Amino acid sequence: MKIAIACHPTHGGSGVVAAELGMRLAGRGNEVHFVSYERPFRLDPLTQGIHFHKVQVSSYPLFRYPPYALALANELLQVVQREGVEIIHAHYAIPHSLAAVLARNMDTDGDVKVFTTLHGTDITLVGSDPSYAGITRWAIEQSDRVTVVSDWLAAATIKELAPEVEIETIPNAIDSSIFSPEHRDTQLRARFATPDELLVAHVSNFRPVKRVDDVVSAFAIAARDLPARLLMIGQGPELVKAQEKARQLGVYDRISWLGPIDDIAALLASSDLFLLPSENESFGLAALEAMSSGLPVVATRSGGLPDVVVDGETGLLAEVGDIESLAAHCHRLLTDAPLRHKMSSTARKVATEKFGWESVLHCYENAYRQLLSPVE
Ligand code: GMT
Repeated sequence: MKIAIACHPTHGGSGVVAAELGMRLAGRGNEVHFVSYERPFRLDPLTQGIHFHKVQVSSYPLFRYPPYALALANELLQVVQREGVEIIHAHYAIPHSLAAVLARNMDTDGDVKVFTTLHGTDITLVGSDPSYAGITRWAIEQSDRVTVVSDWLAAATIKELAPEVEIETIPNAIDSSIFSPEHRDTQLRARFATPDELLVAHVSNFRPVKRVDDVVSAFAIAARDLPARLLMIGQGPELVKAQEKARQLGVYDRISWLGPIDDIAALLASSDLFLLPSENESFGLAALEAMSSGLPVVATRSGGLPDVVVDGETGLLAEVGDIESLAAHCHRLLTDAPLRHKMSSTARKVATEKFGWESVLHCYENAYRQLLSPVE
């Protein structure tokens, strides 16, 4: 099959899933064309069967806001026509599904299909914003096939936008050879913690939905009487506020603020515990990457997270904003080594057995085939 993938190239779960999926599809003999303003950071451009097409967004004095969605639609149309693409797989509704629908509709002589995968904030934040709600709903309804990454997101999409379209869940997956405890690196770990210190990790885009303040607050309470340190990996609008909170709570010097890092596998494997206190997560790919690396996860009972982090088995859950409980869970896992090790191996087992790429790839390929040859 010839597939074009439109996705966000920056750090964030949807771009990661798109890149990982695309490389696997290419590995199975499909031709995959990525279309974005930058190469997605997890995409290896040298993978056989992978092509990257950069969207050029020209500036013009009258354009206060350059119309990226239109430039993307234009590039998608060219790629579809030039390369004979059969399916445009759009990850994230706005602008990708919208641009894909425009490209399909412009391709009047062709028969390209639009496959939309919704990831979370495209519904819960962008799609629920009155400025984008109508067009998000329209782009979803105009898609030829729509999937979401969790049942929770399916319900949220129906609640927010009530699109008149069938929605199917295909969960996210993990490459357990990349995210593996085997990548534990003692020299790397020694840069952040002494041998008697435990290492807590958080990875996100530091948006308000991630509640990074709560990461700092829970760590400050949990680590009050413990030798522990915190890795804050990522960057975003809440960073400065979180740093200020760390200063107020006297833990600033026990935190390494690492900024965005493309390859976090060794850092995760070299840590002891993962903390993700989000307001909501449609899925929580970051938690799954941590679990696959052998880390128990302390997270919130929100969105699709409880389907990934099994409370009491692969981690411990608390209500959103309940900093005391988050801290108590962290403290318990940091002080009870047998429990931590038990959850670490169950986390690894669940990640590899329940969230492997094989079945997910199979689901996507089946869905593509059905789209190209629908049963009468
Ligand atoms: O907010 C983010 O984490 C970024 C966002 C994205 O689109 O990159 O992540 C969403 O998609 C991921 C991949 O499907 C999910 O694992 C995340 O849970 C989801 N984020 C939210 O729902 C907040």
